[in-house]
Amino acid sequence: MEEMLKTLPQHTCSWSKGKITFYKYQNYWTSQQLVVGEHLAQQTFKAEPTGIFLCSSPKTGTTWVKSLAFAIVTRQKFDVSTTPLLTKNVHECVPILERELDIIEENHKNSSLPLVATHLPYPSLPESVIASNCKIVYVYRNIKDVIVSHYHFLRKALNLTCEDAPFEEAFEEFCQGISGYGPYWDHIIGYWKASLERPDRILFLKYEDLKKDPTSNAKKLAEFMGYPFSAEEEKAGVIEKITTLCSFENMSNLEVNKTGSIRVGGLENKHYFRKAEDGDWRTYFTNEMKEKIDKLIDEKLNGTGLILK
Ligand code: PAP
Repeated sequence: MEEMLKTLPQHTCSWSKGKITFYKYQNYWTSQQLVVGEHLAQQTFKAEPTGIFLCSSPKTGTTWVKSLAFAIVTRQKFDVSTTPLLTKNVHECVPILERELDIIEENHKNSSLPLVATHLPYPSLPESVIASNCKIVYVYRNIKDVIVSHYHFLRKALNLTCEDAPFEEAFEEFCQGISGYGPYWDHIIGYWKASLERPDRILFLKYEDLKKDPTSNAKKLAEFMGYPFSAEEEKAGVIEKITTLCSFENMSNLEVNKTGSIRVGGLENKHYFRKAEDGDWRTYFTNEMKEKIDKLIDEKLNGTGLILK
């Protein structure tokens, strides 16, 4: 593994004061630790046909979709007053493919939870995920808010102030495709192409749509995963109870998410909750930046019908 790592292209982000080095593995940039986890998953992971994969590029709505999916899938076992989401950060509830193979295998063995989360690009998913015909949920988000969210998440995780870490430099690197599992547009296009071939197996959700209408999107998610809400549940307001439980306002104010930290990776839970605003990019982008990224994304997504602006 060490020999393989040495052969990969590397990039140390100037804006991070040398604290972040990305490795380019199978056309995407990520950390050394995650390359190792990804490689292991590709070599050893055996997907079950009942598995449901929650896939995303970082900072696009992963925490939110994981919370909704977990609350939906486990609602016979827990209600909104007993759910583990109240006492554990959701990243401890839904295991991550490139980090927690042992927990995923245990969950499958006990049939306790079909959910698996991953940031891996579609072409890098273990072959068994595609071969087993698992269901895949893919969430994506307007690129400008992703750039801002990605910058602040890494900056805070590294204890850098905004003065220490120039946003303009982070922006330029993102535009060059250098970001967690970047290029961001290629990540989306990979899943989008796959969804054309397997429309019944891949559900696309957009962060901004979820914000506009959480109820219909939660309903769509539940149906797609094979856990539809019954007419009685709808009448009893179960969908709204779940969307309220998983809302940013509720989740970000839970004690565990204000003070706890994640078992794997040790990151503080509060870093997963920042502003959750649609359009926060306006605070950070100059006109030139806006024009540059809009032009870039128009070129990259031309013909897909996907809107990331
Ligand atoms: P991850 O890929 O590292 O898990 P992810 O959850 O995808 O991160 O993205 C974090 C973003 O989602 C943050 O956005 P912001 O930086 O623009 O504020 C975070 O605030 C937002 N977020 C987290 N939980 C929720 C939620 N329940 N509802 C809406 N947005 C959320």
